[in-house]
Amino acid sequence: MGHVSGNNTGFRLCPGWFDRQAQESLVTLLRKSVAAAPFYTPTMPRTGKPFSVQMTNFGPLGWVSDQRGGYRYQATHPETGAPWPPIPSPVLEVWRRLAEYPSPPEACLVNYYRPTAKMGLHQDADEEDRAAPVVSISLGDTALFRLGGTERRDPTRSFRLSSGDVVVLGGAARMAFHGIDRIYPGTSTVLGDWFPEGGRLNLTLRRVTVGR
Ligand code: MD3
Ligand code: FE
Repeated sequence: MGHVSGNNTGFRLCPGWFDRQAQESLVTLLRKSVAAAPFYTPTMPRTGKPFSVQMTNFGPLGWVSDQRGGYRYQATHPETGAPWPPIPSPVLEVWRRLAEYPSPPEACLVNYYRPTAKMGLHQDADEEDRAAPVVSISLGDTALFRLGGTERRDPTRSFRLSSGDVVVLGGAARMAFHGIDRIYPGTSTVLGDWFPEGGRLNLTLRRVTVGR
């Protein structure tokens, strides 16, 4: 478990948090939950340009984006209208062990990256509770992750995130710019039964409202 100080205070990478067997059982569990809340393609506020990443959520609140409503959290799936499924227990367990935060997460955003997908440099600023960390779980193909500072112009560092890795973003890193520059195709087989083309799943656990 590495710690990066200075510009990236509060960034903690836990490589191999889930071993292969734990990754496989987690993928099986996620596949069942995603059957109840299918992946959809969000669109950008105003322009309506589709994201290259597909998304769904678990938990009482989910992060969504579309042309008319912009970025927001809501309790229901934008296409099915159903409440999001619960956050799976092994995922909540990661929060309990690593978040060092008393309230449970309210949102688990699930991102699926096809091998050509990426996510531009951005801040996660739609949560009211900025004291809570964001906890991220990576499954499937390795990704090149970029982490900057709290200003867009700040210098950035790049890290590879591999299947089974967990990242905790707290403190100053909570409001750092970050993104996914690329996926390395064919670097994991763990999603193979679900996604024949491979790709990557990322789960981010977030506290949205200030806790009660
Ligand atoms: C740094 N997801 O969903 S996870 C996102 O791999 C998002 O899918 C990326 O950025 C992914 O918003 C990166 C690691 C991560 C998550 C949240 C952060 C890094 C972060 C919040 C603040 C700073
Ligand atoms: Fe983000």
